[in-house]
Amino acid sequence: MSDERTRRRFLRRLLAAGGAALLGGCDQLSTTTWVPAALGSAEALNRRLQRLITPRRAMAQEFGPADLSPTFRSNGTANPDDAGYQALAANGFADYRLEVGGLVAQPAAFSLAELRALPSRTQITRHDCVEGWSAIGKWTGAKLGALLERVQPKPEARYVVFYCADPMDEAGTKYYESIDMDDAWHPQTILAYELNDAPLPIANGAPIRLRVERQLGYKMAKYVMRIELVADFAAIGGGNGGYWEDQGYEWYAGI
Ligand SMILES: Nc1nc2c(c(=O)[nH]1)N[C@H]1C(S)=C(S)[C@@H](COP(=O)(O)O)O[C@H]1N2
Ligand SMILES: [Mo]
Repeated sequence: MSDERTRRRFLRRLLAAGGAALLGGCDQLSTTTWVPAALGSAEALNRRLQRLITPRRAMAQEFGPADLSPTFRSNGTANPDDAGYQALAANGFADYRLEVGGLVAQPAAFSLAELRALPSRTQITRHDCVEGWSAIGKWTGAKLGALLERVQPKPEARYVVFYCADPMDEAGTKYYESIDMDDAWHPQTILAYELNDAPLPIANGAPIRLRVERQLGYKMAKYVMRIELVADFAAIGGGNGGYWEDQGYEWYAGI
């Protein structure tokens, strides 16, 4: 056999073996239940590939104090145009209550003091916005997992939905977002109340904003007023799991 034929046969075998290994991985993953039927097949494939490459429980990169951006810019809403929110802000958020309900055994409402009393985490991470900018900030907040332990999700709960204070259009459609239970229980997923060792500024989502560090910026809901656990989000907003998702962004924004 010529060298060239030997080489081609070797390449074919290598490709066949690699392809089979990849398919094997995808097959295994597709038997799990978390891929929502509503997702387009291309996006579902993206998610499966992402999970092959990076295990869901892997940590996002963390940085040191020397890496902090001089300022952490504000993007999207910088001050919600909402009377209820403005009244809360005028009183230093003393009357703020984070309502948590839906598919939970123990619905509850948390004051800021109660959120600050939950197990917390501080992390210096990089925020990546799809609009093409990044910033490194230091975030402190209650671990979402600790809050979930308090309200006890029912077994049928598959997503956590975050309802925000800020209207996005003339009709008053408010910002909202959702994540799955893998991201909800992830140790770096926090309800942040501090940025760079100071109370979270209004421009960055006061009094509470989500940090879900393995995802793009638009998943990190600011001005969170209410949390709901659901089995699916087809009946919420435009049915795509978030304000920007309803405008065409992907629901799964893993980085
Ligand atoms: N409620 C709410 N959350 C939001 C937004 C928003 O406009 N409203 N913008 C999103 C986008 S696109 C980004 S990049 C980040 C910006 O966060 P920052 O203002 O702290 O920079 O918040 C996200 N969460
Ligand atoms: Mo963004």
